[in-house]
Amino acid sequence: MKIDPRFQVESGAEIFGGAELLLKGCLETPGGVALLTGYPGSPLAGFFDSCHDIGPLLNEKGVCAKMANNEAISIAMLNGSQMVGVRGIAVFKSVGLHVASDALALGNLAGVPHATGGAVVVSGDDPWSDSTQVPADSRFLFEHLRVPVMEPSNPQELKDWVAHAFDLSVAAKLYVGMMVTVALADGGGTVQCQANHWPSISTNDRIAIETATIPVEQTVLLPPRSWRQEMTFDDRFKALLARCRQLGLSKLLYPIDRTWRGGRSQKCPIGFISSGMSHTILAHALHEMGLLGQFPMLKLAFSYPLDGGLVDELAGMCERVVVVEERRSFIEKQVSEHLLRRRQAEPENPALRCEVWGKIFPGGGAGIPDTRGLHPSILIDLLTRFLRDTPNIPHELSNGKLSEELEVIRLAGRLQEAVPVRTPAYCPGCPHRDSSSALLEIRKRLLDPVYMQERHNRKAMDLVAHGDTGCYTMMMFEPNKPLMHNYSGMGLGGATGGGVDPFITNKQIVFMGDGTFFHSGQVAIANSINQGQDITYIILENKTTAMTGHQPNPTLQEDITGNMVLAHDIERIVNALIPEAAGSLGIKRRDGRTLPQPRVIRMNPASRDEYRDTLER
Ligand SMILES: Cc1ncc(C[n+]2csc(CCOP(=O)(O)OP(=O)(O)O)c2C)c(N)n1
Ligand code: SF4
Repeated sequence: MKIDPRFQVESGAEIFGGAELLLKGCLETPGGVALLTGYPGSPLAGFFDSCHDIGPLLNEKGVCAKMANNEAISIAMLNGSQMVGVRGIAVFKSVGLHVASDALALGNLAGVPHATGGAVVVSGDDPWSDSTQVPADSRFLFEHLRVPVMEPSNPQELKDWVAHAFDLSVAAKLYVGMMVTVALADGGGTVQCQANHWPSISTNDRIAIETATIPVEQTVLLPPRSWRQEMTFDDRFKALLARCRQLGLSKLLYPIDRTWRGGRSQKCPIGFISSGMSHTILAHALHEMGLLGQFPMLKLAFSYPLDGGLVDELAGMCERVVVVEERRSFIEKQVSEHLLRRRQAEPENPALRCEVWGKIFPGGGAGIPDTRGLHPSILIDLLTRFLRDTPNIPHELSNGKLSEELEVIRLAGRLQEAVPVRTPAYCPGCPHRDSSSALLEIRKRLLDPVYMQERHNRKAMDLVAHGDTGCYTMMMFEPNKPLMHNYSGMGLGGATGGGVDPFITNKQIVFMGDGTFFHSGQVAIANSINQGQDITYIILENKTTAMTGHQPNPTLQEDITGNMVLAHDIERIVNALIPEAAGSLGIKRRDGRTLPQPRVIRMNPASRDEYRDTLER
């Protein structure tokens, strides 16, 4: 197989997509990254496609690239990798971080014991909630787990900060979280490349663990060890910020020396704090407004923990600070709390007298939006208002160009080009089409009292359908809308059915893709069987993780880098979940019916009549 040559470029400029940059960043990390894992999801699913594109190279160099069955497993793998002091990275989408949280809390609490190790966790965030089931802001969950959050703001940083993240992980003995938002992940760009490095402990060169050397007080965390270990966080966070300073990752841009604009005032009327893509969007907006370089800007590499020293420096330069961040107040809260404490400690210090604005503007007006995302036009509009309400802004900075920009935004907003609405739909020939249309027909029949009386000798029945995660989630759109009545997240459609089953007389169905089955869905099936729920699971085995770009799944004999693996057989797994002769036990449900014997049937939806009639029975 041909290896994508861009990943072997070791100097000069090359173009990469966002997820590709993460992989190139891993390759360029000094000492090499030995474990690449995670689970696909937008906007970073391409990470695994790139692993596939350079599979033979990774295999040759002994890099273990494994798509885990789910995100929690990928983090547990990361925890395992720290036993031998190799660098490991896990990549997934924001909701994957929810799934991964338990293992991550413990791994991070235990920390990074080896100087040759390091653990980096990358969450792909969709602040606009355009392609993710819940609007994302991974910063809050990372903070809850005490995982520092690094936010690259451009393609070069996205690549280069992978190596820094590993460096910081070792320096602070913490797992380092990296949040990459859609604009950067789906974008990418031209970057300067560096040499690739390969791990010395690898799948080619394994080592033997001496179990007597394992620091179990630190790796087996249960009380009282857990709270003792928690007490190390303060020092670890200090070490992180100190190393971040050494590396110069956070930057105070356009600082004022002694006075602003050649003695116009002691302090600058406004300064800005931001991180990640919010910084890039802010810089873009200020550039359009002709103001870039006029006001100090603190660009934070970490949105958590806050580098209070840098905030003090900025506060000493400015009358007002505006925190620009997508979604809810996160940095702003930390900045406000930090300055409040500093002012309490030094009430007379004029350098700490600085207003903090962000989600609310002076006079109580709405500030930077806390739902959906940002783009430069939103900021230009808001900042123009803010500038005009700020004392001491010279006329030449608050007028002219700003009015022009506002006019452009106003005119652009008036454009009313009718774009035809296109409903997402299955590809032509998709097997999910057959399943959907057969189930629509069954549903119609079950609702027909005459048909039901004649055919099944019972009353009409409304079919309840629980949704799950994959291409078949497109059942939420016409004409398949009646086949999806709720959605609880990946692998959880069946359990949702389990929650309503004890209270209803309806029949229930759950659509579940094979990827979702292996992610977590099979647990719900086991639960349903155990509890005697009246649910028909329709497992859509298309032998791929289609929705995220056709990554392999455990039904295949090849993994992401082309290694042979033991393929699973879903039919055998589900059969094994069914206790022998369960139905003959005569266990009665509350409605008086006897538990039926669960059955597993393999069918091809293309044999439409047989498929429909069997399901209907
Ligand atoms: C917790 C979580 N992890 C990952 C995803 C991303 N995701 C969306 S659809 C999908 C593919 C599911 O594959 P499968 O169940 O086989 O369905 P197919 O798309 O092949 O029909 C994935 C991984 C998600 N939405 N939620
Ligand atoms: S990519 Fe999705 S919609 Fe297209 S054929 Fe595959 S499963 Fe169906």
